[in-house]
Amino acid sequence: MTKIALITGITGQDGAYLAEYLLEKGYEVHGIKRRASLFNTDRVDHLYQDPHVTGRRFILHYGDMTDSTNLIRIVQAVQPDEIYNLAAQSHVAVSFETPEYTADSVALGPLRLLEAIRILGLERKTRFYQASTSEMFGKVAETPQRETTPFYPRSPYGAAKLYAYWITVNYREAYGIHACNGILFNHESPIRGETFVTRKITRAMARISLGLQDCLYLGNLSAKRDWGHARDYVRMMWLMLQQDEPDDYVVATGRQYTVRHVVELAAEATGIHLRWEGSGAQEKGIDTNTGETLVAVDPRYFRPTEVETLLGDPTKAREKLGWEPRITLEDMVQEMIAADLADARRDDLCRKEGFRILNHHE
Ligand code: NDP
Ligand code: GDR
Repeated sequence: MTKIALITGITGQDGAYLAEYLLEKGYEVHGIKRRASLFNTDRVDHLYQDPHVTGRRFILHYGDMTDSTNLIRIVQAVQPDEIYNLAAQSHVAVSFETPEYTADSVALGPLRLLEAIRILGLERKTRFYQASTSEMFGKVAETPQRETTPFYPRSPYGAAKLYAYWITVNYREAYGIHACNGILFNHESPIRGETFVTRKITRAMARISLGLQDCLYLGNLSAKRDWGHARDYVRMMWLMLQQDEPDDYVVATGRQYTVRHVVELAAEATGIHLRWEGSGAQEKGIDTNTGETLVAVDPRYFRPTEVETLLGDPTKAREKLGWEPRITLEDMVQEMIAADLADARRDDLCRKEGFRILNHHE
């Protein structure tokens, strides 16, 4: 029997990797995409199947996490064996600007899906994965953070995800739904959103190395994160839902670096060597060859409350599910730089041939 999965947030980084992974495993994959005025399916266009052919295994539905009528209808039509709830306003800094919408989509969205499972009587059939986050640890109570570490979120996003975490636990305990929280630490890839710090860095370093951009402006260079690769992490999402007993797991590499270190790795991958001068808002990364300032701090990117340090302990995932990350930060940055250099070379060619490229990314 072909298994059926429903992925919310399928147009995002993790949704795209997970859809690929499940299709390879023979699943029929349904995804929810939002209506937008421009195409927003770039990350999954290679998976598209013509609706006129029979035996399609990749099907998209219009929907939104803020519309429970729509979610109930989709769950009813799809009758999924597994729901992966990845949809979210996922940017921490943006959550300070749009706190109410963030709470609606991030906290109430999963509640709506869990209620859909109940309303439709699918408690015994449909397994549920919730995309929980290391941001729930926020101001950390212990290092490294594990499943038992107390939570202390530091943003509207983190607070909303905390509600989603607990409502997932509650529906598991109250109604016997096979519902799991993956507490994932930061994970990146060449298709990471361009305003998250790793991708912002690799994209900018690629463009700087080709003369398309002068300087990269960042916020807190000393923030420390445990960065893994999205391709490794979606494997864990699937593994969690294959277990007899639902449970919650930390997914992390167990290694931690500063934002500054990622800048250095990305610069070196493009042949640039940096030295650092100054501190705090005055800190600068200077090209050792030319003496030019290539990296500067812009306090605009500081957050009202910051999560200074996160480091995960993936022991439970390793011991119970046999999961280990395979891709190192160094290899991931190389892969991201290679992809961003290819994009930058295309832009450079257009520029040289007389087309104007609008640089609308920050
Ligand atoms: P992205 O920001 O790349 O993708 C988010 C997805 O959610 C997109 O498909 C987006 O659609 C969709 N979405 C946003 N708002 C709504 C809405 N109101 N209704 C329906 N869909 C919506 O995130 P990632 O892939 O990086 O992350 C996936 C999940 O995992 C998120 O929940 C995130 O919070 C969580 N997470 C991520 C981590 C990471 O390091 N990447 C770590 C821990 C947790 P559109 O394309 O139209 O914008
Ligand atoms: P994060 O990721 O907030 O951890 O959330 P992000 O890459 O945005 O920030 C990581 C750290 O880098 C610092 N930083 C900057 N961040 C951004 N975006 N832009 C900058 O210019 C910049 N300069 C420094 C940040 O202050 C922070 O300390 C991500 C998201 O994917 C969430 O959805 C997910 O839950 C968590 O990871 C785990």
